[in-house]
Amino acid sequence: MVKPDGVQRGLVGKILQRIEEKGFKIVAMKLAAMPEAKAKEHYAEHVGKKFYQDLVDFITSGPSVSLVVEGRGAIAAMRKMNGATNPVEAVPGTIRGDWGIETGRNVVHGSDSPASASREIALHFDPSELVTYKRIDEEWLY
Ligand code: RTP
Ligand code: MG
Repeated sequence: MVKPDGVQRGLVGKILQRIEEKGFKIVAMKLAAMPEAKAKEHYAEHVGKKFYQDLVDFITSGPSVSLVVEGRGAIAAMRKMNGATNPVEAVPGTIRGDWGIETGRNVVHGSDSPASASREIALHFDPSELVTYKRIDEEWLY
């Protein structure tokens, strides 16, 4: 997901470019304002933490771009491409390392396991919004 700071700073295209150039396949994509109820469900694992309300307020503060990214090792690789949670610690070359400073404004979100990916995909997309197609370079990538 490209968070509201990424959208408002005009970074969506650059982030999509990294995902596409890596070789991953975007199989669903949505630009939308996240309702508070959905944000609370999205961040349910953080209920009770001191940053929870700030997180919900921020993610609902403007439109975000939700993506479903497909490919071998996509969950772990996307988290590596996103970089460390605190952008000051994120390595240059990662999205947060190149474009962030604040943990609360860290540009992107990435699912952290197959279970959370399934849960988050179901939360943000109807099954009919996920598409199937073949990338022209698939035979070279795999
Ligand atoms: P994300 O969920 O956004 O992909 O990032 P993550 O797994 O690296 O971080 P996570 O622990 O799941 O935290 C979710 C988001 O909450 C904000 N956060 N603030 N102030 C704090 O100590 C703090 N810790 C986390 C960050 O925006 C983080 O991305
Ligand atoms: Mg997380």
